[in-house]
Amino acid sequence: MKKALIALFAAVSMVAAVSTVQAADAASGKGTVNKIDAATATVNISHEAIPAIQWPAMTMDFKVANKKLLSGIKVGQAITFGLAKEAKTGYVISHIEPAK
Ligand SMILES: [Cu+2]
Repeated sequence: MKKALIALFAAVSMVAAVSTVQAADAASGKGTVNKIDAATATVNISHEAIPAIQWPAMTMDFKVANKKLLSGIKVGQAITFGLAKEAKTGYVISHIEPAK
């Protein structure tokens, strides 16, 4: 149990270290994956409302900050995700993982 917690903490720390390269997450959301397109680094999600950025619930395509983020998810899966705001492209997914 303790080892697992330490491993989890190490993993979270690494993610935090990597994500400091980009701006801090502007918001986080919950949704369901409809489509994954690795070629364009895009994922289509039906997401719940995201009050932090005044978005209603909707279905839309998101760009992911890194194609590797797509390897951890599947079509039909319930997920949680973070959004970072990029100057040129607007909101991109900074992290995405199966909902717990
Ligand atoms: Cu949306």
